[in-house]
Amino acid sequence: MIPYYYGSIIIGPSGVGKSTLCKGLSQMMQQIQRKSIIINMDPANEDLYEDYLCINILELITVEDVMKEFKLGPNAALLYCFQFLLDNISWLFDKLIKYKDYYLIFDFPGQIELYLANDSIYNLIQLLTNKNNQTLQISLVAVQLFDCLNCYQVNTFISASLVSVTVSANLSLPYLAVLNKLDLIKQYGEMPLSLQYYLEGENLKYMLEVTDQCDEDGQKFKEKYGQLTYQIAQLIDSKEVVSFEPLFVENKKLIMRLILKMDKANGYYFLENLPPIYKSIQDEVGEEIDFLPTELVMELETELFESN
Ligand SMILES: Nc1nc2c(ncn2[C@@H]2O[C@H](COP(=O)(O)OP(=O)(O)O)[C@@H](O)[C@H]2O)c(=O)[nH]1
Ligand SMILES: [Mg+2]
Repeated sequence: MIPYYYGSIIIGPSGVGKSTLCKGLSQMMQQIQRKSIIINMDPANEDLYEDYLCINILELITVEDVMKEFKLGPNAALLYCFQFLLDNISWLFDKLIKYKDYYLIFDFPGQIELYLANDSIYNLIQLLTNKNNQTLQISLVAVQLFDCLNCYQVNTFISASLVSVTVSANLSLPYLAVLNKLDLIKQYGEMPLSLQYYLEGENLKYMLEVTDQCDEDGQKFKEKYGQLTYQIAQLIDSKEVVSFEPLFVENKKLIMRLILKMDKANGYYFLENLPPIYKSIQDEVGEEIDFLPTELVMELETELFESN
């Protein structure tokens, strides 16, 4: 029988916390007696993942070497690396095959162009999830991280929502958007609207209606960019709800919630014969995963705002 794997690809801009989350997921998996392995897919990522089981694309190719050898800039070198990986995908499959029954945590590169203006990542995902692959089969969910700093300005939050809609449409995978580093609210101060509003993302237009955001020159955002932004917000609102999962790496409960959401999205959650520890977590919180419980948001608000 062809071995079947479950996994997540973690995406988002550089510095948003992808590698940290990969490690956090791996630790949590260990706590619930699930085996997992991190696969670094960013040929420019110098993180060593010390103490973590890891397959590293740097063993195959690095952006640095390609830049030197072909005298390319970093972006062109990255594209070269991806094409090389696509041409040599058996390198990755040969490594993965040794980790039967492991959960696969892919740490992906941050450059947004790779997801929007180029088909490298799309092609890679097609190869990874190819149903005709006779070596192994993988069921994936994409998890895109956004910095909670995006919530403080109308334009940045609407951009983040737009990126989320576009990337999710481009990847053709089950998809989750995450608002990460929420612990930083303690430093940034309270957000203009409630945390629940940003997480549920049900009515982007509302944000524009109530904002008093001004430019550096004192001009009101609403007057200067209101029309265009309103149209964009309306378009997103009409498409689908862009909701975000709350997260910060220190909060184990939120990491567990994310794991269950990922499992529901890629199908692991519905397997028979799951380990007893996992079954008991399912019984305890499984139903809450499909929505954002008000108590959870209130608990978070207390934790994040009251220590200000
Ligand atoms: N405050 C805070 N910092 C975080 C969190 N997650 C990651 N970081 C920090 O953000 C920086 C970038 O994280 P990293 O995982 O390397 O980001 P990547 O470039 O997306 O892989 C590091 O200094 C991390 O310690 C978080 O949840 N909260
Ligand atoms: Mg990283």
